Amino acid sequence: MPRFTTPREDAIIFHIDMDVMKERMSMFYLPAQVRVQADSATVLKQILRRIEQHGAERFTDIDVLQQRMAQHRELLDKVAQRDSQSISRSSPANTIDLHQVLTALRQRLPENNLVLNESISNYPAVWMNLAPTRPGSLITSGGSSLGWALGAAIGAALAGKANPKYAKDLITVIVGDGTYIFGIPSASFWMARRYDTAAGGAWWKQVKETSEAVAAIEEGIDMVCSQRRCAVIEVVLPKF
Ligand SMILES: Cc1ncc(C[n+]2csc(CCOP(=O)(O)OP(=O)(O)O)c2C)c(N)n1
Repeated sequence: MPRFTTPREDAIIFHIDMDVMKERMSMFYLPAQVRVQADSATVLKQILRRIEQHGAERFTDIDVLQQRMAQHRELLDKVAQRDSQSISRSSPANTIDLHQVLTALRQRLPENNLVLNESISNYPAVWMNLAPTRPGSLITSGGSSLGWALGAAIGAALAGKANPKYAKDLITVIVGDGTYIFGIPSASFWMARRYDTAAGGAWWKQVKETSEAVAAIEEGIDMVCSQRRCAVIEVVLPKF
């Protein structure tokens, strides 16, 4: 994603992808010198084989490696430091910090929970701050067509009803405003009630400050866990 990772000016870009042209998606473009439509796993194995055949030298620039490791350690320390703070209802006023909001959510999730992540530009922030340790506890659609998460949450709840092995104490969806709309909220909340995965109308709150978001997360979790209602928290982030 160019917003997060900008290649070097002199980089030569090979774009290898199952669906390289994204024919059904408008406005998709990755600048590249070579575009190859292929199975990525197969191509990676082929590239590796070729590198080995050519006896390419190992990457030995220790300074660069150490610099990367230090940057990575710094990032992990930042996340750990945030996680060690108790992010509460009295957290900083007048501002909203997405990292703090996600950390507050992580600190309040019940043990047996599932997170469906369709947050697009904020994928890295969600992965970094929720830092799941249980396999299968944070999933994405893996596909390019948006609008998956709301319906997927109902499917996950139905799976839990059909088989207690899959039952969760809380299912959380994290979406952008675009992916929320693509999920057709009115139809999704109707479906949730129709198939008895939720009761009553959906509860909603808009928040613009970290402290408000923390209070809303606590209220929303209670709304879902004790009243079985769907709860929507609209977190208004600064424009990016
Ligand atoms: C069904 C579908 N339509 C259009 C797109 C193209 N698309 C990719 S990201 C995106 C915007 C998503 O918006 P939002 O969920 O608010 O994420 P953010 O802008 O925060 O990255 C769109 C329209 C798509 N992937 N799938």
